[in-house]
Amino acid sequence: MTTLAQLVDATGRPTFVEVKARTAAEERRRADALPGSAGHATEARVRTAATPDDPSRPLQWALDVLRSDDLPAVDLTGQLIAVVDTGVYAGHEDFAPGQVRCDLGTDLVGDALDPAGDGCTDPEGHGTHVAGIAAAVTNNAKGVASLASGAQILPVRVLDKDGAGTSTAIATGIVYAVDHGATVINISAAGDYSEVYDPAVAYATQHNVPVVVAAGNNGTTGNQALWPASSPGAIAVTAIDQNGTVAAYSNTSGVADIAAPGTGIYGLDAKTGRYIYKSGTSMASPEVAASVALYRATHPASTAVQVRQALTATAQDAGEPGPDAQYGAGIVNPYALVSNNVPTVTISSLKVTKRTRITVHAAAFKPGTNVTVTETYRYPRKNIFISKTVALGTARVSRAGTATRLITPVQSAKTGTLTIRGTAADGTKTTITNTIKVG
Ligand SMILES: [Ca+2]
Ligand SMILES: [Ca+2]
Repeated sequence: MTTLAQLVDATGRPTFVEVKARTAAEERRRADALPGSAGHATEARVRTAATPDDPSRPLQWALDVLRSDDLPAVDLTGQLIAVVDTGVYAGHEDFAPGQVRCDLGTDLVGDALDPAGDGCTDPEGHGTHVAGIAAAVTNNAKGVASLASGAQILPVRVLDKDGAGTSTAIATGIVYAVDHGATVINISAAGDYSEVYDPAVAYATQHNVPVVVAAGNNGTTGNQALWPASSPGAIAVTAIDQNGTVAAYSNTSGVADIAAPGTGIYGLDAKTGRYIYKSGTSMASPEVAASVALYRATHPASTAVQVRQALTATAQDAGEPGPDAQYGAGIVNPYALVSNNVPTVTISSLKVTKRTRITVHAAAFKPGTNVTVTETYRYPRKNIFISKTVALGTARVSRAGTATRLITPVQSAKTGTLTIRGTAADGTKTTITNTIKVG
């Protein structure tokens, strides 16, 4: 908080001078005591009051939830969002010329509907809608606004004119996107398990390219875990509706990492060149991919693990307290991702054996308080997911903000999530999760 003295000269002309002291009260006293002082003032933040001029912005309830109009200007020119989908119609009026990188894109369907083979045709329309949700041009007096306007799109066509495709095309598409410079990958598709997904997602994660995946729309039809959302390392996204409730269609099998708006999303229509409403976890996923692009643009050195941590640490908790199967960590919060100092935690070892002492370096937690440590294991077994949460006790946060705890992980699982909950330095409840491997 900056204190100002308001000084008025003999002609009545006001000037404002910053006053610094050890306390705010002392600053105010000094400001009042300066010669010519008409009193003190406290500085307030201000920003342009313009809302974007995109005519359909009022229809985009999702952007209200995500506070897109409040986001600071972020330079997204270095961000390349891979849309592994039905292709992207690059000629839509709400993409900037060259924004959809047809020069880098590809077609992995091979059905002769993309003769140029560059992914820049979209007979189904799904991929164009998804790409527009992430990065349609904001403030161009056309159509809609988006979270990551200014980011580039890498079109990777893996699904045909009916929106159908194979696990092999998707896995190959993930690898292609990594090899062609994607900074984040969005996959708004879901299906049964295949062995091809895990190595492809692992390849992306190792190259620090987060893979954001729709959790799937089978919430009312079996609700079994779907892939690639269930692959370790994938960021699985469930969908909420305008009431902030997880949609009935949204998969809630326990794979969810985070939630985002997905019902009644107004966006680009490849078939007419105009605009259309669509619903699904497909529409929620690109909101998270766009949030990742914003985070990566403002935190260029961040690793894929840190991106996941930042997403879950800033998510707005919803539903039952703490992480849950409906919302994962909560509703994605791009505003907090780019405007707050995201709490981070590093754990001494992410690969733990039978009995391991972990050290939690959590500057975000308040010294002297206790943090609780729990461990959640999900094990994928074909289409069944087994999830188990174990309390591992508490640890006291030292003056340096470090907590140490001996943990005994569940031996039957290969991967899990370690969750640390505590009170942040500013008094708010903070939850940080980290993926661990047992071996
Ligand atoms: Ca627009
Ligand atoms: Ca919750």
